[in-house]
This record gives sequence, C-alpha cells and structure tokens, in this order.
Amino acid sequence: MVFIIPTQLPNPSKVGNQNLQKNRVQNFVDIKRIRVIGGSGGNGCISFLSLWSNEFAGPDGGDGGHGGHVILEASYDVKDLQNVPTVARAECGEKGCNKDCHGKNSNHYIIKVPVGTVIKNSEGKVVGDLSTEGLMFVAARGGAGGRGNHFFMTDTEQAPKICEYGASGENLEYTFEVRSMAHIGLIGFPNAGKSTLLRAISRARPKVAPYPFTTLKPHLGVVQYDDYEQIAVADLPGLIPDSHKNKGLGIQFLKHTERCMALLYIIDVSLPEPWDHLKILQYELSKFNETLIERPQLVVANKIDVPDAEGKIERLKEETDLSVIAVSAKLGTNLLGLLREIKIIYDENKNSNDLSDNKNTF
Ligand SMILES: Nc1nc2c(ncn2[C@@H]2O[C@H](COP(=O)(O)OP(=O)(O)OP(=O)(O)O)[C@@H](O)[C@H]2O)c(=O)[nH]1
Ligand SMILES: [Mg+2]
Repeated sequence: MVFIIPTQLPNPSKVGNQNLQKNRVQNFVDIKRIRVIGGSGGNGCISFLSLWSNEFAGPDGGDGGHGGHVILEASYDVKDLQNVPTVARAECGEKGCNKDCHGKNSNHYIIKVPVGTVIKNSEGKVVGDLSTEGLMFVAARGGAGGRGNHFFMTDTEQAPKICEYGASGENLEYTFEVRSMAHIGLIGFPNAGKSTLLRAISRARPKVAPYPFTTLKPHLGVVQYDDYEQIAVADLPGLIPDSHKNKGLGIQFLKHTERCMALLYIIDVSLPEPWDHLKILQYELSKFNETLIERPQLVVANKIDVPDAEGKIERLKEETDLSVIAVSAKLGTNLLGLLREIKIIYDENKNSNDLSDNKNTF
C-alpha cells in the first residue's frame, strides 16, 4: 500500500510587531561610492641581542606584520548598501619587535554587500560582479610588513642598522551598484497600490498616498515564512507609457528588475479596462530588455474591494495567459493566497542561475 503524504506549504509569518508598525521611512540605497584603504604593513625592527654570555649575539629585529585587505563578500544577509561605510579602512600590521618577534598580521576588513552587487572602478569600468553568495572581491590590498634588521645580516655586515618600513595599503575608490536587490519585483502604473501591498506583506514602510509618483526610490521588504525562508520584495516607482523612452521615473529603476527572480504586475482593477494596463506594462518591459517577460510572472488584480472591480477579473483572466490573483492590499483580502503563490515560484526558481546573464547591460 502506498501512502501519499500531503506536502504542506510553509506559511508566511505574521507581520505583527507593533513597535515596528511606526511610519519609519527607510530608503533603499542601491548605489554608493566608497573609498577603500588597505592597512599599512608594520615597520621592521632594528635590535641587537645581548646575552650575559655573549654580549654581541647578533641582530634580532623582527619583521613587521602585514596590513589587512579590504574585502567585499556577497551575502544574502544584507539587502542594500545602507550600512556599507563610505570610507573603509583596514587595520595596519603591527611593527616587529626584538628577539625576532614578528609583528601581528592584521585581520582583513570584510564588508558584506548584497548578492548581485556590481563593482565599478573610478573610471566607471566594471571590475567585479558578486553574483553568487560567498563570492569575494579584494577591493584594496594591505601593505606587506617591513623586514627587520636580522634579514640584512650578511657575511660582511654582521651588525646591520637598517630595516624596512611597512608598505602602505592600496587607496582606491569604487562605485557599488546593487543590481539584484530582490527576489520579487512589483511592477505597475503609479497609484496601482504597490506600496500598499508591500506594507501589507512586510515590515517595509513606503509612503502611500492617493496621487501618482508617491514612491520615488525603490523600497525593499522581506516576507518571512515559517520555514525560515526570507523573500525580498521590491516596490519600484511606477511605470507609465513610454517609460522605455525615459518618460517618468521608471526607466532608471528597471535595471533592478533584471535580476529579480519573478515579477508581479500590480493592476488597479477599479479603473476602466485594466487589461490594457497589463499590456502596456509588458510592452515597456520587453522594450527595456526582451528577456524580462520570460521571467516567472503573476498578475495581481488589486483593489477588488472597490464596487464593480470584481466584475473585471474574468475579462482580465481571458486577456492574459498568466495567473491572476485578485487581492485588496488595503483590506488584506487574499494576501495569504498571494504569498503562497510567491513561495511556490521562489521554490521552483531559487536554484536557477540564469538571472545573472545580463552582463551585456553593464
Ligand atoms: N480601495 C482600495 N484602495 C487601495 C488599495 N490599495 C491601494 N489603495 C489606494 O491607492 C492609492 C495609491 O496607493 P499606493 O500604494 O501609494 O500606490 P503605488 O502603486 O505605490 O503608487 P506610486 O508610488 O505612485 O507608484 C492609495 O490611496 C491607497 O490607499 C486597495 O486594495 N483598495
Ligand atoms: Mg508607491
């Protein structure tokens, strides 16, 4: 006999901490210029050993320790560049001491950056792309420690009074740009309710207002599931017709969608003929990058609480092959269903690496 065990989908955790419900607006920092300075090496030491039985026991100046590197590490623990310092300086190596004591090498300064951070040098050339977790980039090398006077002892020079200074660390400037800030991107016309939806499903607090272009910068929220999986959702500024021709704000943020695992079209079904909005959004995305419309996608029909809105859902479903989920972000109707759909898409696609094939757009 075969038993079929029903696989239970993990539920999203509640967004319930009252302290965090305050209107704290936090901007998502997706681009930052930083200066990185490697630690200098420690100086070598000049010293001569003198023992009770041997007053001139020879040079015993130790070498200086090496300065630390500044290293960037891609990590899913951080979602933006807000906490990356604008000047990152690694520690210097310690100087050498007598009795041939080697100065301590300093630890490397490791800065965690979001997976998908692109690193450009001061000339704007892409020098690194941290597209997978754990990938590291040495941004500034620390200087080597200087050698102590014992190193300079030769047959002819038994008491060298010279040693080396530690080398200085590299001092460079980079621009970091986060390209894959979220797993899921919310795409929609202004006023469609993207920010309201993000507020409803996560602890992010983007501003919500009944006029277009309320959101001027991307906002990021994280949906927690009870299997400890975290899915980052990005609220992007609204798109308008001809966004790809640089109209409105949308185009500069569309680059973020390039590495989103999936896209949600937020459609305001309280407006007449909302299916046209969906077509315009798909057209704008395809004009920006053709591969975008091949990503996993869902249509979220928002504002079903508005009278007559529900009647348009059937027509919307007929007009598209994508699955349509009807929700009310404001009242919280069917958000659980939406979050479960997002989890299914995430589970199906989390191991696919084809999202980093956008290098041509750098
Ligand atoms: N009735 C109703 N109103 C909603 C719903 N979702 C959002 N709204 C309202 O729609 C208006 C716009 O919502 P936002 O979340 O700011 O819209 P947005 O898509 O983020 O807009 P932009 O930031 O300008 O792109 C606000 O007045 C919301 O209260 C909903 O499900 N039902
Ligand atoms: Mg908004």
